[in-house]
Amino acid sequence: MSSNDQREQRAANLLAECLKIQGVDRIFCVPGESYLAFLDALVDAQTIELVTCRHEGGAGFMALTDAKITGRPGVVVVSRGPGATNASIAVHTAEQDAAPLVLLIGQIARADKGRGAFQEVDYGKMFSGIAKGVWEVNDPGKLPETIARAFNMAQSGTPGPVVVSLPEDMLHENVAADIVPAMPPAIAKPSNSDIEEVMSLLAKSSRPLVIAGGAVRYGQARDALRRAAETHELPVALSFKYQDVLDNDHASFAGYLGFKIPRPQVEALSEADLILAIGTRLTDVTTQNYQLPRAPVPSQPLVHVYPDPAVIGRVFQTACGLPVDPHAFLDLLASTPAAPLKERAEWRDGLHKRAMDLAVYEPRTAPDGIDFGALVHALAKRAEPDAVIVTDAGNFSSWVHRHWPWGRKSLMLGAVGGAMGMGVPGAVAAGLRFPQRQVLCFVGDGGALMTGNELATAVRHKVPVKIFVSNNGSYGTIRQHQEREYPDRGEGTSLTKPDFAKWAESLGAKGLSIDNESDIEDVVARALAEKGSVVVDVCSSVELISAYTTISKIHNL
Ligand SMILES: Cc1ncc(C[n+]2csc(CCOP(=O)(O)OP(=O)(O)O)c2C)c(N)n1
Repeated sequence: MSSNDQREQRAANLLAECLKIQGVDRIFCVPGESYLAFLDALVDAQTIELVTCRHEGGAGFMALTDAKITGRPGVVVVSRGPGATNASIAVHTAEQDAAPLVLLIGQIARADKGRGAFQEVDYGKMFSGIAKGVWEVNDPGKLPETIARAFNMAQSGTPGPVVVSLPEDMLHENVAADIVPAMPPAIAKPSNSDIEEVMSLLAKSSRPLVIAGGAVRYGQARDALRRAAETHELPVALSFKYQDVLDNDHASFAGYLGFKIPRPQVEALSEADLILAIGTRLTDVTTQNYQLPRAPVPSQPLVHVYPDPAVIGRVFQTACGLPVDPHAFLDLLASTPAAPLKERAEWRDGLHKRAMDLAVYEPRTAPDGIDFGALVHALAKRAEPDAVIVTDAGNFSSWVHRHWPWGRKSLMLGAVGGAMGMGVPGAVAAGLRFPQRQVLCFVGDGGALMTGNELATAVRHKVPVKIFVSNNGSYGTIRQHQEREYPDRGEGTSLTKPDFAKWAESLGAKGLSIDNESDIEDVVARALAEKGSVVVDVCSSVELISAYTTISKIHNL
C-alpha cells in the first residue's frame, strides 16, 4: 500500500485513480445523470480517454472487443436501470467468450434503495447468473479494494465479466483512502513431470490432434504453439472464432471447428488417437456438439490444458488434466525433443490438405443476388496481411470462416457466444487500438441495424472502418434453420432492404453499393482506397444461404 495517496478527494476522482493504476486508458460509455461526478472526474484524469457511444450494447461490445485485443479488462460505464439492461448483452457475451470485462454502473442514491426508486435495479440479482462478481460500493473508502478485486477476478481462471455498482451520492462524497495496486492473476506453471506425462501419451500416438483456443492468442503464445506443433509434427485444429491462432498455410493447420463444418471433415479429425486441447474450454460449437472429443468419455485419451481447474473435467473425462498456463505449457512442449514418427507426418499432411481443399472458393451464381463469398474472396486478395477482421454473427460469416486466408499477422475478432451486434462496435474498438491497420468488418443486414449506429462513433473519432453488409433482406441464419425444419414457411425472418450506402452517408461515412457481381473488384478497390469509414452494401442472395449449402439443396435433402 502506498500512503502518499492518503489525501482527501471526491470519490469519483478516487475511482479514476483506481482505474488508472489498473492500466485503464480507455472507457466506453453512454452518459447518465447517475454518474455525473465520475464524468467530471474524467475531465482531469488525463490518461483515460472516454469514448461516447450511441447505445450501451454498442459501448459494451466495444469494451469487450478492446479486452479481446489487449488481453486486459475492457471497461464500460453506463447509467442505472435502462443503461445497465442495455449493456447486459456484453456481460453475457463476455461470460460466453471468457473475456475480461468491467461494467461500472451509476446507481441510485443509497438512501433511496429498496423504495422502488426511479430506475432502481438490484444488480446482484440481475447479473448473478452471468457475472463472476457483482459489488455495490456504499462506503467510498472501499473503492480501491473493490476495484482491485474486480480487475483481478475478471482476469483470473476463466476470464469474464464483473459488475461494480456506484451509488450516485457516494461518488460525490469526499474520502481519504490508499489506492490498492493492480495484482496480476495467479496462474500455475506446468512442471517437468506434467510434460513427462504428456510425452508418454504422445510417444504412443501416431494420430495426435491439438485443438487450440482463445487462451493461446496472446503475446508469444501463438509462436509457442507453432514451435510445439513443428517439434512434434502435430496437426492443429482451431476452436470457434479463433482461426487466427495458427497461420492457415502452416503444415500443421488442420482446420477450423466452427458451425456447419462438413461431416467428412469432422470424421477425419475424429480419427485422432490422442487429443490435446490447449487453451480452449471445448465448448459445444468447437467440439461439434460434444463429438470431438465425445462427452463425457472421449474415444481417445484427452489432455486438457486450461488455466482454470473448474473447466477441466467439467464435461470431459481427461487422461491428463493440467490447470496451468497454456503458453508456458507450449513453451515447455516445444523445447522437449521427440523422435520423429513417419506415420504422424502423413496424418498431419493429410489433414492439412483436407483443410486447404475446403477453403478453396468455387464461384456460384443465383438469380436473387450475389454470392457473398465472391465479395469475401475478392477482398481477401486485396486486404493487407495484418488486416483486423471483425465479424458479426450470422450466415454471411460462413464465407469468412471458410475462405479467408488467415495468416501469421491476422487478427480475428467476433463473439464466440454468437451475439449479433458485435461487428460494427467491435470494428470501432479495433480501429481505436490499431490506427495504422486496416479494419474490415463483415455484418448482415440484421446485425447492421442492431448496433450499426456506432458507425457515427467511428466517424466522430476518425476511425476508418470498412464495413461490408450482406444485404439479403433476411435473418438468413434463422431462415436456413426454418427451411430445414419447416420448408417454405419463412415466418418472421424476412426484412425490408434498407439502402445501407445512403445510411452510411447520413452518418458521415462513404457509402458504396454492389448490385452485380461485375462491380465487386472495382468497389472493393475503391472501398480500400478510401481514407475514412466506408460501408459497402452488398446485394446478396438468399438462395445461396451459406458457404456450405443453398436453400434448394436443403429442400432436396
Ligand atoms: C442479439 C441476437 N439476437 C438474435 C440472435 C439469433 N440469430 C442468430 S443469427 C440471426 C440472423 C442474422 O441475420 P443477419 O445479420 O441478416 O445475417 P445473415 O444470417 O442473413 O447472414 C439471428 C436472428 C442472436 N444470435 N443474437
